Order: sequence, then C-alpha cells, then structure tokens
Amino acid sequence: MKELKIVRGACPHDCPDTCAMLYHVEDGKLVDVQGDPNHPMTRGGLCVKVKNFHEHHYQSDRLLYPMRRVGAKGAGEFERITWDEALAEIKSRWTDIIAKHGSQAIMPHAYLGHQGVLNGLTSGDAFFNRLGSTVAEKTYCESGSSTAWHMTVGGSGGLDVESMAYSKYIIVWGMNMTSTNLHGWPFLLEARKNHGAKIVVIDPVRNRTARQADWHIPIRPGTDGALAMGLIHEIIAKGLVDTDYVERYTVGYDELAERAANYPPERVEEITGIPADDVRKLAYEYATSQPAAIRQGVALERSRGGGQAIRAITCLPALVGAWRHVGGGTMEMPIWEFPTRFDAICRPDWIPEGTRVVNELDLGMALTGELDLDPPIKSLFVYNSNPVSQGPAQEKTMRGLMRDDLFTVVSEHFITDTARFADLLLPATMQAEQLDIMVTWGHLYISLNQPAIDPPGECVPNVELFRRLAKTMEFDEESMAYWNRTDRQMLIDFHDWDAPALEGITYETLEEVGWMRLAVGTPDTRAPHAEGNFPTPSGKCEFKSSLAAGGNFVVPVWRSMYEDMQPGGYVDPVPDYVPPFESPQSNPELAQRYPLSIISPKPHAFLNSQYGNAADKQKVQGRQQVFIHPADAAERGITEGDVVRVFNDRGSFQGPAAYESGLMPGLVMANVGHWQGKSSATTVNAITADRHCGLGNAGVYGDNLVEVEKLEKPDVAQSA
Ligand SMILES: Nc1nc2c(c(=O)[nH]1)N[C@H]1C(S)=C(S)[C@@H](COP(=O)(O)OP(=O)(O)OC[C@H]3O[C@@H](n4cnc5c(=O)[nH]c(N)nc54)[C@H](O)[C@@H]3O)O[C@H]1N2
Ligand SMILES: Nc1nc2c(c(=O)[nH]1)N[C@H]1C(S)=C(S)[C@@H](COP(=O)(O)OP(=O)(O)OC[C@H]3O[C@@H](n4cnc5c(=O)[nH]c(N)nc54)[C@H](O)[C@@H]3O)O[C@H]1N2
Ligand code: SF4
Ligand SMILES: [Mo]
Repeated sequence: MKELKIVRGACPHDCPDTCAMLYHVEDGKLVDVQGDPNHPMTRGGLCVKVKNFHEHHYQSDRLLYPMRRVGAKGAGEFERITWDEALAEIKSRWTDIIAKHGSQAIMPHAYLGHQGVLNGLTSGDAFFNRLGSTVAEKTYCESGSSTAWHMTVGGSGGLDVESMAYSKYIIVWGMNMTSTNLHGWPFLLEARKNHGAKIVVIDPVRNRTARQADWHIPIRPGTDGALAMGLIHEIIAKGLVDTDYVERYTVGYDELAERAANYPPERVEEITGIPADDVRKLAYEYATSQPAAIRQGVALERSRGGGQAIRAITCLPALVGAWRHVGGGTMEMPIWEFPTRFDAICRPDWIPEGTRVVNELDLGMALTGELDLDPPIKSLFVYNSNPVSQGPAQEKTMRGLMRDDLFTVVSEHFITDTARFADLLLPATMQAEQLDIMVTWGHLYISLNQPAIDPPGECVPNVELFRRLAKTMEFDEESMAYWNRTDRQMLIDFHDWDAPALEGITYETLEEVGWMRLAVGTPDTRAPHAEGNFPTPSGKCEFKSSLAAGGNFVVPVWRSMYEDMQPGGYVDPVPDYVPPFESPQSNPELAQRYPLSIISPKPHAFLNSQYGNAADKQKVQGRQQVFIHPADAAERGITEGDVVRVFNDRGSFQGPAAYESGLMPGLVMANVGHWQGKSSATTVNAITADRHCGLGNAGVYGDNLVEVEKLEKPDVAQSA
C-alpha cells in the first residue's frame, strides 16, 4: 500500500484569504491539496482557482529548465540550457552593461506572484540593492489605499474580518468579496443570520456579491470620494456625530466639517449618480446601526481621487464612534500587524547613495525612452510578476520589450505574456516545493508553508535564485553572509519574535502546528480603537493628516519603497473628492471621442493572470468578454456575441460582447488576467493609462475612457 503523508502548507497567492492547506503526498507525488478544516478562515475549503492545486504543479506547459531565446524577440521560441550557462550569460551581459552604463542600467521588476516573506515581492531587494541597480517602486496594488490609511489611522490592523460576525450594518465598498475574498464573506452572512445585519454593496456593477446583498448602491467609478464626503456632510447636518469620540480621539474635525459642507446630497447625486435620498438614507442607517463595519476593496484606489476617497471613508467610523464596538470600524488590510523585519529582508542600507527610483507602472515609458533615463534601462529582470498582462499601457510595454539592445531575464512558472519576450527564462518552484512563512492582508493568522515534494526539473525558489545570482556576481564575503544562511534561518531572522503580536509564537511551534493567530485579541472581544490608540503621530484618528506636511509619500504593501526615497509633491491634508482624469463628467472633451468608462476587475477563476493558461479555469472564466449595457450596445449596433473592439489612443483589445444589465449605462467591463492570443491579440490593459493616482503612486486601472465598435473581422479566431 502507498504511504500517504500530509504536510502543512499555506496558499502563496496574492489574495486576502491566505488559506491554510494540507498537502497530500504519496510516493513523493502531490496527489491532493485540501483546505485545513480547523483554520477559522479556511474552514476546509479552497477556492475554484486552487482547489486542484496539485494538478497546477504538474501542468504540462510548466517551465522546468533554464531556456535561451532562439527566435525573434517576443516569438516565444526557446531552447534548453543549463543553470551554469544561464548564470554565466547573466554575468557577462551585466558586467558589460555595468562597465558601459553603470549598474543603474539594470532594473528589477517584481510584484506579488508569490506572497511569502522569503519568496515574495521583496525576495530580490537585497540582491538588487547590493548590485546597485535602479530601485523599482512597486505600486501595482494597495499603495494608494495604504498611504491613505496611514495618513488617517496609522499602521493599524483595523477591524478584524472575523469580528464582522458581530456587526449590525456592513458596507462592502468597491470589493467583490464572493470572488476576491471568498473566506471573508461567511462572517457577513453570520452577522445577517445571527442579528439581522444589513449588507450594503457600493459598486458600479451588480456583481456576484451585490446580488447577495440587502442593498446594492450603483456608483459611477472614481466618485466614491464624493459619496464619502456627502455621508460626512449628512452625518454632521443631522447631528449624528459621536461628539465625545470625536473630541477625545480625533484631530481636524473643523477642517473636515468645512470641506464636507461642499457636498450636500444633491451635489453628491450629480457626481455619483446616486439619488440624494439614498445618500441621506445610507448616512442615517450607517450612523445609527452600531456596530457598523466598512470593508474597503482595492478597487477604490484605482482612479485619480482613489487615495482621497479612502481617506474620507476611513474617517467615517471615528465620526460616528463605530470603533467603540466589537465589529465596528473599517477593514482595509491587517498586514501591518505582522512584525516582519523589512530592513533585514531588503537591506535598504545597501542602496548606493543617489540611486534613482523608477516606478514599475512606468515600465513602458522607461523602456521606450519616454522617461529620458540616464543611463537608459539596458537589462530588465522580471520575477513574481507579469507586467505585459497586469501593468498599464500594454502596447507600449511590448514595444519596449522588443528592443534588441535590452537584455531581459524572466523567472517564471510558465511562458507568460511577459516571459515570451525574455532572452533568458529561469524556472521557479511552486508552493508545495518550497519553504516560506505567509503573512497576509486579509486576516490575523501567520502560517508556515513546508515543502511537501521535491522541485521538478531544475526549478528553484526565488530565495535560491538570488543566492545563486549573488554568488555569480561575486559579492564580497560580508554581503554573502546574507545568503550563506539556510532558508529556515532567514525566516527566523526576518521576524521580530519579541514583538507583542508574536507573543507565544515561535518558529518551532509553527513547524509543529502550521498556523497561529497573532496575539492581537480575539474576534469576539477585539475593539482596537475603542479608546483611540491610533498609531498616528498624534495618537488620534487624523481627519487632518500630519503626515501630509512632508509632501507626497508612498506606504507600500510589503516594503517596496524606502523612507529617504519618497517622491515629494503637495498632499492635501484633508480628505476631499478629486474627479477622475477620464470620465464623461470630468473630461467631456475626451468623452466626445471615447464616451464609455471602463473598469477591469478581478477574474473569478484566475488569480490576476495566474491560471489564465489552465484549460479547466478558462472553462469557468470564459474568454476576454466585453460586458456592455444593452442600451450602449444598441446605440452602436452591437448585439450579444458580436466581436467588438475596445479602443482609445493608447491601444485596443477585442472580445465577444456580452450584455450585462447590472452595469451602469455608460460603463463597460472586461476582466483583467486573460492571456494574449486566447480571444484577443492584446488584453484589457492595452487601454490603461500609465499615469498615477493622487496618493501612493497607485495605478489608474479604473480611470479610463474608451469607445467600443463592432468588428467585421476579428484578429484572433474566436472559437476557443
Ligand atoms: N478570484 C480572484 N480573487 C482575487 C484576485 C483575482 O485576480 N481573482 N486578485 C487578488 C488581488 S491582487 C486583489 S488586489 C484583490 C482585489 O479585489 P477587490 O478589492 O474585490 O477588487 P476588484 O476585483 O478590482 O474590484 C472589486 C469591485 O469594485 C468595483 N469597482 C470598480 N471601480 C470602482 C469604483 O470606482 N468604486 C467602487 N465603489 N467600486 C468599483 C468593481 O465593479 C468590482 O465589483 O482581489 C484578490 N483576490
Ligand atoms: N486592468 C487591471 N490591471 C491590474 C489590476 C486590475 O484590477 N485591473 N490589478 C492590479 C493588482 S491589484 C495587482 S496585485 C497586479 C498583479 O500583478 P502581478 O503580480 O504581476 O500578477 P500575476 O498575474 O499574479 O503575475 C505574477 C507572476 O508571477 C509568477 N510567479 C508566481 N509565483 C512565483 C514564484 O514563486 N517565483 C517566480 N519567479 N514567479 C512566480 C506567476 O506565474 C505570474 O506569472 O495587477 C494589477 N493590474
Ligand atoms: S487563492 Fe485565496 S481563496 Fe483561493 S486558496 Fe488561495 S488564499 Fe484561499
Ligand atoms: Mo492586488
């Protein structure tokens, strides 16, 4: 009989749920992966993306060996080489580039393909800082939210998702929880069942979450700031402020009240499309149904005024005293509770003085000369990310990657839309094959993922990749001490085990039990700001932010920017509504040519672009459809199923039109994450602008205008 071994793991994905997993191994083969039934979030279930995670490890198109490009750039033709050959080529190309242009001509590009402490988005930072490369600013996601959050309530973990079971009123604001935070949703249902909590969803789309809510409030994208300011106005006007809480635990009330006076409900209706009476009703219900919770989604940050909208929303619980109660307050992401030692991981002290910063969202501009960089980028090293799919200005980025003089190295699981442009491909391990600690942005449990099987082929974890690169580049002995540790020792060194949050938790216990709750109180008693205690400079909730005085800054998720490299520029200390760059209301001139707003939320069956190449997931997700309101379709002579082209000055993509009456008229939607060539040569980020939002240098994935037209001749076969 075969022996079944069960190894404790944790999902590596950029998802707030960070599920605890049980790897089932037979004869060295991963035969099943189950959610841990004892984990309070996971409760034994994994999502549609990961439920057959074991098969993902054995997918036939997986990259198993280092490869060198043999065809034209972007053609995706490669031949197998050895690790020694790959490393030797990197060394010789980089040595040459450094001699001619300096080390800043090399740029890393990483995001959250893997979310671990060891193998996640900062796993290459120490290597690249020591090399002296350009510093890549990583603001794909959450930097706008995190910056706004820190300006208001500091590095607070905020409301615990599990405490929402005790809420009486829950606003899900710009988040499609039943797709993107599946394991958070049951706590809301519990609140509804146990004490009749009302679930309100604020979203331009009647998405799968809105369909299960008690009240769906459609809102024009990018106008949440106006709604939040309107709620503040109404709460003040109707005398619903918790004055005792405001006096004791907040600063800047007068300034906030003065601003909010500009947003009576009728004006809010004009901007947001929400009837004035609904604004009044929402303000009244929210203020008077305590404990009230707000779950903020990342979608809120994806337009010009996103950061300021999040500032305004984050002020609401203090204004009505919601923080006083268990189940009251707001949740953005609790990552700040985890005592990760980013300085030890990233080694910012190794960055040579005067090193420049290039934002990853500017990759297309950086590669095509638009940024006028001196020295220009001569080599790009991509890991944990797929910028062609997930970054803005897709067509520009691809033009940049086609440059013959650019030496591109990509570490990957698959030959993605980005990896296709590589000169060298390096194979990376998957989660069951490596060790890591998973912190999370969706709950308060720390977990250890232990390797269950041997890596296939010649795949290596990111940490080993950079260890090999450090040796190859012949770093001095002192620096090599960083890499001359075991992975286990690194994980121990990368956490502050004496921090209060890790009280009672040791690495050894994690090895035994897999996951543990941080020592931050229990879900049924935790009310972190019942008596203020905001970790801001004033110790209070800052309606008027003291951090704004220092000018624009970025609070990244994980460490992706360093304090002495902040971008600068004026920041408004008080929340306000900032209109989108591109909307029919804010930019009528552009709207004459491109009258439709577009949003590109997360795919249900993919994880960003991951699983976009898996046949079973494609079946669930479908093709790169263009969801359009029937009235907008009719105006353009489009009927359901017609192949349409979506375009603006930046680029275009195509797909079959699908009627969606749950969209606000004037809005089209196409999910991000589809791979090129499946039903369109390019994908939705072809139309996304490469500019930044007002706070945290976030991207503008939700702030773009387009036009849609019926295509007589599709450029890619539509049969798939
Ligand atoms: N299945 C699945 N789950 C995922 C991911 C995935 O790719 N697939 N990705 C993970 C990652 S990286 C992240 S950041 C999270 C993000 O997850 P969410 O925070 O849920 O973000 P989105 O999916 O971008 O959008 C959520 C909702 O916001 C709405 N929306 C768009 N613009 C606006 C706006 O201006 N205002 C308001 N009020 N609503 C708006 C959209 O219609 C959508 O229904 O999901 C994570 N979980
Ligand atoms: N239009 C639009 N664009 C968006 C968004 C949107 O809502 N709309 N969302 C934005 C957001 S919130 C995010 S978080 C970003 C996500 O952007 P990315 O993090 O770039 O997204 P992924 O598609 O997950 O790509 C990660 C890649 O890393 C690889 N990978 C996974 N694990 C490992 C590993 O251990 N080692 C190595 N070397 N590689 C690994 C995967 O195979 C995958 O190709 O996209 C952003 N882009
Ligand atoms: S992707 Fe999210 S929901 Fe799915 S298994 Fe991983 S952590 Fe859980
Ligand atoms: Mo994200």
